[in-house]
Amino acid sequence: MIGSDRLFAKPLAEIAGFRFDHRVVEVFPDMIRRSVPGYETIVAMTGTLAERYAQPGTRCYDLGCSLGASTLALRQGIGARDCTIVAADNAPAMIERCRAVLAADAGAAPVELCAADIRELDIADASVVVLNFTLQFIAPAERAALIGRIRAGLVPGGVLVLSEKIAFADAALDALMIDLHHAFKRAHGYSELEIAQKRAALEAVLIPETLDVHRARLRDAGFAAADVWFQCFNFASLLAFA
Ligand code: GEK
Repeated sequence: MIGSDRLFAKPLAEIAGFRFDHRVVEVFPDMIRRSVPGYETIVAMTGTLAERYAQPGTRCYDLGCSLGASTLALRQGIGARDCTIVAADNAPAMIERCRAVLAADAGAAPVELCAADIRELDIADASVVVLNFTLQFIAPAERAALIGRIRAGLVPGGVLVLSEKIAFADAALDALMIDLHHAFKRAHGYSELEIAQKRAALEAVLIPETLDVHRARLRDAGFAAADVWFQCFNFASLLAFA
């Protein structure tokens, strides 16, 4: 059963770092839809991108798959092509529920669901790699190594879809975008208390970077071209081409 997100609705004496546990799994689709501007568009377009870039005889990766929303979009985009999807997440509660979600889907492409840390996952023969709101949870010092392994695992013509919460170098613009994001959350029914407590829980866990930092890292990893295809306030998605 999927519920509505009230996890931060009551005052909490102490705010622990955000964890992807069973309580989060119960409300996850509602939480991410009401918290991430553009989430539904980005997931749907992940399918459109897979339709264009998935190559027969290769793999498509969904790294940090949560409950498999992007995995299902990939599956739909791939259609009847001979592609295997590798979906990975290191939260056991997410994997458990994702397994049920995938079992209920009639898509053709086989899905290997991995309870794995994506920093250690083998990435090879990939035509499409999706990082939808996952890199932001990896320690910044470890991000270049992961992006490098993704680049090395992509076949010619392959693509990385990288969606992130972003920061802005200009302090006033950064504050404005955070404020607009909070307005989005208020418009989706979150109270000031919920917004403040969730922000505190994510502070040390989700570390956004500027688009310039992302572009430079992708370039340094050997991607031939990379740029933004979607942005709403401080949430953006980039495409990076092998
Ligand atoms: C979607 N992509 O619905 N290894 C594997 N998984 C990880 C790691 C790691 N090192 N770190 C975090 N995760 C999904 C949404 S949610 C985004 C992705 C959000 C996982 C974590 O367990 C969680 O399931 C996911 O990354 C991030 O399209 O909650 O804002």
